Amino acid sequence: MNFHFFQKKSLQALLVLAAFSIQLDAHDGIKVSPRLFLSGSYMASTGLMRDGIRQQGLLPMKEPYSTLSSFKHFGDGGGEAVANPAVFQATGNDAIVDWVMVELRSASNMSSPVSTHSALLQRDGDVVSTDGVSPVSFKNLASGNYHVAVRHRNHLGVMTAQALPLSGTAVLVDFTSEGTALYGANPCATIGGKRVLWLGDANQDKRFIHQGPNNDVFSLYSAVLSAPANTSNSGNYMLKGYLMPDFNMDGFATFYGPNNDKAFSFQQAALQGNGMLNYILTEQIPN
Ligand SMILES: [Ca+2]
Ligand SMILES: [Ca+2]
Ligand SMILES: [Ca+2]
Repeated sequence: MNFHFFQKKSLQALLVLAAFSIQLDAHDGIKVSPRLFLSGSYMASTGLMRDGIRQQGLLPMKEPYSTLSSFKHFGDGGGEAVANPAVFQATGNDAIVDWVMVELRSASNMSSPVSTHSALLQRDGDVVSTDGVSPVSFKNLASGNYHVAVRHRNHLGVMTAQALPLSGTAVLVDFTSEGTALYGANPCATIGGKRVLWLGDANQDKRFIHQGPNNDVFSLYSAVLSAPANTSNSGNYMLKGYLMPDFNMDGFATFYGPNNDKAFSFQQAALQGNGMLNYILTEQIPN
């Protein structure tokens, strides 16, 4: 072994060691297991959410939030996709309801997320990774205290009031429990002792408005009336699709008829506003 060879080998070993220590220095990542219910799809009788969108074959393989102007990804989030079609074939309690967006915010700066990841929501409320079962993983974040928020494309999102200690060992953040302190005033509804997110933000302005300026029912009405296949402009038309005005998440936007989406909006407005249908609900997450 000549000197140069030895030197070269030592250098290689040093480089490997350096790379290894960088690896050790790198963050161990964060895993989190949120649990939440969406009021539009929640059925108190079973304690599960309906998975009509999945049953109609309408769930997109790639997360929708990157394409929505009212949602913004942070950190290494965005573009999450389901690689295995079998994930959307699971039935029962763990069947997939829809995509959600999970946000982590630092304890010192609540105003904007450190990182976001799109994830999948199961019928029993578990929020999981794109494999349909694992906790949501933020590989590039260090352990620490974070506020956890979950947003949905047509429900009003929620955020923990406290920054919670998170690490590489998954922590359950149960937004369905009244025991979890939430940020803001009147952040969500409660049905049968379970917390559920407010439904009905069809126009994605982070507010629910049934009646009055910028109301969400208008978005529902226009979507149904202007659907290309609805040649007679009928209010009874059932518009099938992955749609923002599908408040009850059965795979159809409907204005009249059985289980119509307008009725879901009306009921929420009437209950919250004590009959005042122009009552406004605003998402309780800092902007
Ligand atoms: Ca589950
Ligand atoms: Ca709205
Ligand atoms: Ca519907």
